Amino acid sequence: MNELLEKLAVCVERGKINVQSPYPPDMKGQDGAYEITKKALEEGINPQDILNNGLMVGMGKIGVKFRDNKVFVPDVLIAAKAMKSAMELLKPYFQSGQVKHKGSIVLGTVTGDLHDIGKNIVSMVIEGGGWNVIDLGVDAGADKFLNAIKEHKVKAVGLSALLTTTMQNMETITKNIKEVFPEIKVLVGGAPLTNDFANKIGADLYAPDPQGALDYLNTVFA
Ligand code: B12
Repeated sequence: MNELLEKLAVCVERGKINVQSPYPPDMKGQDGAYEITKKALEEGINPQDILNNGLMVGMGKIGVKFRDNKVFVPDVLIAAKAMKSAMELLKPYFQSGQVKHKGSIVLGTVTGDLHDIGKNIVSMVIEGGGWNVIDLGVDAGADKFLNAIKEHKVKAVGLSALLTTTMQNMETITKNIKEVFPEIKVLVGGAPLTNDFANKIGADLYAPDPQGALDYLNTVFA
């Protein structure tokens, strides 16, 4: 693989944002994801290759390590920050259609629930896996999800809940979505959920971590 893209993957995995960023200490003063992406574009590397073979490789590694409890929330956040800095440079190529996402997914924390830390991590890992995420934020009800599905061409929906009370709202939202859009896959997650609960409410997948959701999307929509 191209040496620059290998370096780029390492920058994302280690959370090296740009040359100024002091983190991680052993990479102080070195180019970060931002500068390497800039160089790669200047060298004429295809922006889709930069995304697939650089940025996504780094985020993929972090996603797997997070699933395996080898790294923790701050590591995912800083990796996502590094990826985001590079994505800014790729934005024009997405707009021109030169770089394409694998598809779109709507994500949100369900009605009555304000917890969004976990949902935001899921968003970052899925985005890092090459998907476009439409984030509805917190306290999102069935109407909000249905409108977003209508507005954007999405393949799946992800629902998050952290309270035993609000997880019950996932059932109504899932049923409403399946009634209107039976083809849309519904993924659910959050600390109090179980596989049995997901089956009971008619969701397509329960995943305890973002990587599980990303693996599912990549398999089902391969
Ligand atoms: C931070 C926090 C808050 C913050 C939230 C800030 C924010 N912006 O999110 C604040 C202070 C606002 C808060 C408020 C409340 N909280 Co609170 N909170 C927590 C706490 C400490 C951490 C939650 C968290 O962020 N975890 C870290 C993330 C990374 O984990 P995660 O959310 O589980 O997400 C991971 C997976 O579950 C999965 N995942 C998550 N979503 C999805 C979605 C999909 C599709 C997929 C595939 C995967 C997936 O991937 C994520 C990454 O691995 C927990 C206790 C705990 N230790 O869990 C209590 C906790 C969830 N809160 C609790 C309670 C009771 C409340 C309040 C009702 C308190 C009150 N009396 O006001 C309010 C409710 C407000 C509301 N309406 O939502 C209880 C819930 C009890 C229960 N069984 O229902 C807990 C368990 C604390 C406790 N032990 O009592 N809380």
